[in-house]
Amino acid sequence: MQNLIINGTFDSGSANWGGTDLETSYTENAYLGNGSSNRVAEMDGQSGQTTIMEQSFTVNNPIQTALTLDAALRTASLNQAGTEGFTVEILDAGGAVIASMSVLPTTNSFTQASLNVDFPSAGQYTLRLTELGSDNSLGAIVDNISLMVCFCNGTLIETAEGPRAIETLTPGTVILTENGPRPLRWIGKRSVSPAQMADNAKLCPVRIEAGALGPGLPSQPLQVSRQHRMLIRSRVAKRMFGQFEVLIPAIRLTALPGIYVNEDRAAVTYYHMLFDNHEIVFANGAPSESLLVTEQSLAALSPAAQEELTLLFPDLICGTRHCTESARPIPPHARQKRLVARIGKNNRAALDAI
Ligand SMILES: [Ca+2]
Ligand SMILES: [Ca+2]
Ligand SMILES: [Ca+2]
Repeated sequence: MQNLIINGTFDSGSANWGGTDLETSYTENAYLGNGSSNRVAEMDGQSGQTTIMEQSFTVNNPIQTALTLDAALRTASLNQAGTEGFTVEILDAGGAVIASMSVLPTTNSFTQASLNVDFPSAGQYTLRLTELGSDNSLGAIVDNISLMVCFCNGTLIETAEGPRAIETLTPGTVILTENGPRPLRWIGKRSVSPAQMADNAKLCPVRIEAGALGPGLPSQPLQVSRQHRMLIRSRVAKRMFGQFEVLIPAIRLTALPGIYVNEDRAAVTYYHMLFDNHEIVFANGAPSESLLVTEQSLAALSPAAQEELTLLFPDLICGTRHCTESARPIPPHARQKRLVARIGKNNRAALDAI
């Protein structure tokens, strides 16, 4: 996780903030009379000047996240509750407002406000807070301005509405599969802590660097669990299995350049997307499989996820439906190794142009 807002705590006064008539050098106690030496900002500097606080930041990929902040009303402003406050706006590089809210605190203790922000593309954006209410040097107090993004979760999945961060997908979201738009039936996740990885190295993710599968694929580094299967397209596969395209677990691909087990032991969350059929979806542009319900894949889920799936999709779990129909052939282990070794030896892309 990373906070895109620097010095949103005002521990460093006005550092990293721009705008006009900033008031960031006082403590909570100065405004709220609570004895706290925590530094805060007041959204009303001098009488006659409208306070504006701004900070620009860079977003690396389209992502849905939320801006959060703590706001209170200065004790001396309590008689103006509901009018003193500020607006919060997120502007794109062209100055268009992509998200906004008004914050009008009513008490002299902090409450958290939250604004959902859907960044449509990578680029530079600006957060702007503008004073509301009488311009009288009394106003709302703000602190802990935060815009968290998580790079480990930030895998982008192609949906009917364009690429979306996997952690924002919910059952019903229409995903763009190789077969066209398909509604997601279920999405499960399993978070793995650094301590769990230290105990069991098999929980470490496989990292696929940008371009490691083929030109521009994936479009940015992709982290998946070891057994997560990626689509491979190769003449070698055609020769070995009679088909250009097969599914190979990520761990087998670590024999190729730019694909390796990431032993940084940073916390990671694995997602499992379930559709009516086994589908090929696009993760950071790279074709990879949805959850194929087998005894082995079920066992890899958390007990709670297993129980949920069994309740929601009894047909699927009992094996009375298509649970053994995979979207592509899955070669036996020894032949997976052989395939990847030959692709590496021939210096071909794992996703070759056929
Ligand atoms: Ca603070
Ligand atoms: Ca003012
Ligand atoms: Ca005011």
